[in-house]
Amino acid sequence: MVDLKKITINNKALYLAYDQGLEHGPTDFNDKNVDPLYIINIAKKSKFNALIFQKGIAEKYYKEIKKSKIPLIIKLNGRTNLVKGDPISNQICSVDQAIKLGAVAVGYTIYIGSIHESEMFEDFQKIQEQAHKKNMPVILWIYPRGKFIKKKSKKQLMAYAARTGLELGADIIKIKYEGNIKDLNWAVKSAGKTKVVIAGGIKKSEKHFLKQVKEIMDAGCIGLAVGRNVWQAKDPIAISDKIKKIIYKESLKK
Ligand code: FBP
Repeated sequence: MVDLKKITINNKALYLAYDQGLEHGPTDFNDKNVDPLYIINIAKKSKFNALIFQKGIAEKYYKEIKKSKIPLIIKLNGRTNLVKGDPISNQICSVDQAIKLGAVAVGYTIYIGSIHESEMFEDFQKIQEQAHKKNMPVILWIYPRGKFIKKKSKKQLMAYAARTGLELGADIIKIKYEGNIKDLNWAVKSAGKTKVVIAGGIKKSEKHFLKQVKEIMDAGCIGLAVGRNVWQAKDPIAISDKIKKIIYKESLKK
């Protein structure tokens, strides 16, 4: 088993995700959060368990990331949202390059249900083996997408995504929470020994988001990999503190 210590505390995790510039374009940003330094500073002040960047930001802001002492997770694939139809996300950074850039773990996205899923499986299999040879954890963003998933229930899809993560050898999977705690608990069970973190999604009210964080933890997840709900907040440090209280308090109970 790969050691998750560098990116967890008491088996719990809070990651700051900032790959949206590629996935969605700068449309998610304002004058402050368009600057990667703003994000590094939030992670540093709020002591996130890791920062998630693509290769380009990891390279250009290498010094600042290193100085922050926040562990780095590099996403190894990515896509823009300009191409329509069944999605594919190809590899754009190697495991070796991620290591050179200081990453302690790597991330990869697979869209299960897409007509291109087998190509992403193939890439993932290689990076999973390369990373594990170096004792590096692999985090799999696993999102059901494409025309074939339409008739399946949210419960089925969330659990299928989770189980696929276990079957493919991910150490942690990142899935989306569809709002039903029992369904999420079934997905966590389906993931077996693979740990589960949840994506933040579009910006919600603080009250709504924190309620979700509580449900996520009650369902058995180890935490969140959140972006917009933190760095789009008026006070990112204050919301991060509130999220951390829920995540780590739960960890003291178990
Ligand atoms: P957010 O917390 O901002 O939703 O970020 C989570 C994340 O998984 C990012 O890492 C990624 O860029 C984005 O969501 C992808 O979202 P989608 O595929 O739904 O557009």
